[in-house]
Amino acid sequence: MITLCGFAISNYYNVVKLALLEKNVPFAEEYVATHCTDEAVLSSSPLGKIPFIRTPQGSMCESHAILEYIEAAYPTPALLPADPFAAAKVRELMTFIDMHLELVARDLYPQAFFGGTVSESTQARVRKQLEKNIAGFKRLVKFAPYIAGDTFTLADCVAVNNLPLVGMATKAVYGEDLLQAGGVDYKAYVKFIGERPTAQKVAADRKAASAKA
Ligand SMILES: N[C@@H](CCC(=O)N[C@@H](CS)C(=O)NCC(=O)O)C(=O)O
Repeated sequence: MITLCGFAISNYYNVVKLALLEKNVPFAEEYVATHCTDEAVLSSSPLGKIPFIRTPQGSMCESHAILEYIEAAYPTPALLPADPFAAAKVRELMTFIDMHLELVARDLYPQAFFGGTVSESTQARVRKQLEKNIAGFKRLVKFAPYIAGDTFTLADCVAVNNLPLVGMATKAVYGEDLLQAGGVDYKAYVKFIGERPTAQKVAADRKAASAKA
């Protein structure tokens, strides 16, 4: 059985959790904090990042690698199209969201979510980069009604757990949600995906974990 390690507040953890739930893969959850320097954690996740998984064959970190493993090991229901081009387009969105939206907005989190401050120069740099990247994202995203087209895919697992964070972080720091300002109507989409029982389970667990934190 797979054990998903990390915690339910993490967006990356919840991306993997949503995929496991959607695919009906049996899994256990194990709380592991970030910045852990225990050998047992570093041997599974060398940078101490979460999530990572333990499997009977060994452990693995990096959410995209984990998603690919789950998809290959448990092919049905499929969360990647069979057509190679369509599958690569789903992966394109996954990478774009993580690399060009979430990772850029992440520099705002200390101020947006953790009571810290982010320098004005960082705020300006992040804003410029995000505005450019959001305009690019708008060209890729489908919302038809799923993020990559007419089928729920791994890209939806990534999008629904990351777009709200980008929106909230930019709203908190700039007073305006840069995704919405850039014409990306992700709120209706998140509400739509949020109707899925799997997404509701992820959200409820995240809420319970946030209340405890
Ligand atoms: N590229 C990694 C990113 C994972 C990540 O950054 N997770 C955060 C929690 S949401 C973390 O572990 N942060 C602690 C750190 O960066 O040291 C993935 O896709 O799994």
